Amino acid sequence: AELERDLRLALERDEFLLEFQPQVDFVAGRVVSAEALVRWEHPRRGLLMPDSFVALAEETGLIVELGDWILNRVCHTASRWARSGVDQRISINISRRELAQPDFFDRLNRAMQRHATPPEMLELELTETLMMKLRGDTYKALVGLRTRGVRVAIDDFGTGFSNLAQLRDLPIDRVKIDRSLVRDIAISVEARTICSAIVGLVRGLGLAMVVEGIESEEQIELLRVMGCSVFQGFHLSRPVREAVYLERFGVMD
Ligand code: G
Ligand code: G
Ligand code: MN
Ligand code: NA
Repeated sequence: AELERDLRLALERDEFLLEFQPQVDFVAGRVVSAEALVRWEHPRRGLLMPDSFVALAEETGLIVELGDWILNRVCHTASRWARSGVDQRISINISRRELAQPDFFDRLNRAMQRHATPPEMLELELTETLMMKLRGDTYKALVGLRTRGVRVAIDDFGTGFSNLAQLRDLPIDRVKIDRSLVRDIAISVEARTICSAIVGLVRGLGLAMVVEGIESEEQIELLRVMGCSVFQGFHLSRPVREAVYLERFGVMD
């Protein structure tokens, strides 16, 4: 209850912030995009991670306002990056509740317009379970966004026991291989087998991918042999605030 009251005040008090985690393309030899991750700088509890407040925001409906704040902050940031020659997309996590809002796509469009954000600068991440049960109108809206250049990714792929045949028909540009599939590949043959099968499936469908949760060099080496080239994880960088991100990864080209 206390946290709920604080959450209501947090937007007014401007206590949310974004961190960015790089996605590195080892073939291109550069950082290609950043995942935006929300945090809450709580006045007494310190920096809170989304696991401790996104569910509450969803239950209370505050996710709509918080989601709007995130969309605007990302669109603003992406617009600035584009203008200063930082050639990297920004990915935004979209929750089920956010996507269920009838005006979600209007809100996104408004944020893009307000900040004059080039659509090519954005990527939406929807979880596998969410993707597998898209409503017709959501499906169409995603197709429309992709036509304009916004990319769509499946997040947490490999955790949802999906109907894999459906993967072919989804309006997506790339797949994010979930970190649970990668965690043990350096120490377990079984883990390696499963990971390699999933990677093979995604590649066979001609979809681009990023592997998340990279915590060691060995994982990268094994995944490169499997044909993966884009990686995200603590081994490459923890999520960091924008100023730090730009200093470390914001090389202009
Ligand atoms: O950054 P961290 O590992 O703590 O994120 C935990 C979870 O919170 C992840 O599943 C992530 O997708 C989710 N998350 C992080 N940032 C956002 C956001 O801006 N919006 C939504 N809806 N979820 C987010
Ligand atoms: O569900 P989603 O994929 O959006 O979750 C992203 C979250 O994963 C981020 O909050 C980030 O902090 C976390 N994360 C990023 N890299 C790693 C990693 O290498 N290991 C672990 N355990 N978590 C990671
Ligand atoms: Mn994500
Ligand atoms: Na994920």
